[in-house]
Amino acid sequence: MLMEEAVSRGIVGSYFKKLNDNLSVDAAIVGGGPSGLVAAYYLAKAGKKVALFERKLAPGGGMWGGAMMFNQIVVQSEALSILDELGVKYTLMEDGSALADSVHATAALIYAATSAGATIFNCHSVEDVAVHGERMSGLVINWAPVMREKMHVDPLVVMARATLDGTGHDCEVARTLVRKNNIRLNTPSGEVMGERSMSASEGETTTVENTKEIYPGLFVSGMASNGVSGSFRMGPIFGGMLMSGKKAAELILESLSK
Ligand code: 48F
Repeated sequence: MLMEEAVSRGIVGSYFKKLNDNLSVDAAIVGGGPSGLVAAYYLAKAGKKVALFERKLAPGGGMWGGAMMFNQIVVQSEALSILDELGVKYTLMEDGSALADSVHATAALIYAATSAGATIFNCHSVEDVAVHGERMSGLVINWAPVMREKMHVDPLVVMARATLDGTGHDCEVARTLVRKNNIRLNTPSGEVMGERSMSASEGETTTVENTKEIYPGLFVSGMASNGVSGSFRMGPIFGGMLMSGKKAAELILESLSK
């Protein structure tokens, strides 16, 4: 067999095995931002089958760019143990917060999640959800370029015992679930309330508090948790995102054990 054919056979065969192995998972994560990646790491570390779907070519969400493309991030002291566990290098500021290179930190999160056993499907967009009875049961996925080009191509479905909406500011999964199914969420208004403006300290606290199961089978993390509950944004501070991802993994593990 010529090299060209062997390469193509290797890629096609192993890719479809990977997809086939992940058509039914313990936990499906939508969005490869910091909270989704941290959740993927802790869930995979606990031995669960985890698939993460990210519409962009590179997972990492809003963490690569630091603040206004100054590629440094700040992580509060409460979240330093997560940085240590995931192998992120940092220096300390006077108040005990960490400063890290955003490219190094984002790459470390991706490496930690995949090394722990999570499978990342990049260039995959989640366009809808599957619902059975009063429970969210899976994700409707399509190629991101198909969605971008608005091509009329039907999707595939991945079944999941638990799903995490880690889609950031847009809270896309929660929005789709509410828009199409006439249901109420476990948020103060029962709906997706939309995030408020910048209030860093409060936003950091509430992003962890708002990390919860908002509908049977659907959890939220990161900015999506503040987005659904009408809380504040916080800018280039990432401790809340990391702690939210860890909390989401713990809640999902508890729910999977029932
Ligand atoms: O926004 P994002 O980084 O998520 P996060 O974990 O972190 C937020 C911070 O980056 C930052 C912040 C920190 O203080 O406020 O914004 O909440 O990443 C969300 C990811 O989800 C992907 C999107 O491309 C991004 O990489 N995403 C969004 N919708 C979909 C999606 C979708 N429908 N299907 C697949 N991926």
